[in-house]
Amino acid sequence: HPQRAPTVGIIGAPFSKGQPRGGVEKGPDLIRTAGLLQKLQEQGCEAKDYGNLTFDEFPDDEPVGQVKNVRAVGSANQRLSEAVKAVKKDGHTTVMLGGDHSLAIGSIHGHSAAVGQLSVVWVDAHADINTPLTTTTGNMHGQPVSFLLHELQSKVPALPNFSWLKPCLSARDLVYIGLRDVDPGEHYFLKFLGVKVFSMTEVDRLGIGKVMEETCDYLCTRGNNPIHLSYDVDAIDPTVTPATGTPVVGGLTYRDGIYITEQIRHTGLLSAVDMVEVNPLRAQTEEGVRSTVSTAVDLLLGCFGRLREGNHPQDYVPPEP
Ligand code: 5AB
Ligand code: MN
Ligand code: MN
Ligand code: MN
Repeated sequence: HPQRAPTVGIIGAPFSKGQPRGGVEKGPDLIRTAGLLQKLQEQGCEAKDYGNLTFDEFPDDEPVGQVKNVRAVGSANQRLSEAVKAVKKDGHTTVMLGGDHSLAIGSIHGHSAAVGQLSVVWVDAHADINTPLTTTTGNMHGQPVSFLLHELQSKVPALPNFSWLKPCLSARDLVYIGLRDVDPGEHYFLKFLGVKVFSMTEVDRLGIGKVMEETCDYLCTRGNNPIHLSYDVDAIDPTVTPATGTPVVGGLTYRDGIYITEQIRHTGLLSAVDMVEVNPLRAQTEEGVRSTVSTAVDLLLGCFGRLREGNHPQDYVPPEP
């Protein structure tokens, strides 16, 4: 495909209540400070920063069953959904900078509200498909997919501040890459629904080249819907991205991670990206924070046309002597 320069609309979502560890709300500003906007522009990508969302506080957000911070998470995602929908309607490819992965609820919902049926590529060590009943931690960042899937609605109870949310994703339109820490209830749902999963075992067996070929073929048979890429930085091996709340050994290499973005970009269908779970307070060293943030930036640059073979602007003319 000849690729038109996409215009990128960046939304910061400094939200951490989908999990218990402080620091993940610093993700958006850290990724900006590492030069995301300027680097996108340098590679010929028009980018507009919509700034950070602000979220309401819920001082009496008592657990509902096991689940923590339900009202805050519901409210934040409603706001994010409206923001993503508006930026999509403005004609941009959205980039949602998290924040924790519970934000995928609003990001995917708002994306779908703007463009209709989506394909979702979920790159993560975790499946994030627990329901409020299967969760063992009560953390909502381990549950967003269950709220979005049509097929799981009978399994998800009504919760305060979630009445705005209508499921908008079919299990057949979801592909996972990088899984290596899946809870029993999650494994049951993935099998029961027949979700397309490339766990780290498949990455080892096939190599990332074949995994992405199969992913793109699969999305093609599903009808070339706009793609929502939901990228949890913990998909990458914690030697590279240690600054994250729930690191798991044995992850994707930096190169695997970048290759995923290049191939998704190459489909010409990329319509929204989440980059979540960067938490500077979780790394042992400053270098760990730097490596995590710069990897997040590089993954985003890969989504928007950076090629490792090199890039040149269309109007480039070499100097004459
Ligand atoms: B992340 C766990 N499955 O439900 C749970 O980082 C971990 O967004 C979830 O992928 C990890 O709490 C959520 C044990
Ligand atoms: Mn994860
Ligand atoms: Mn996740
Ligand atoms: Mn995590």
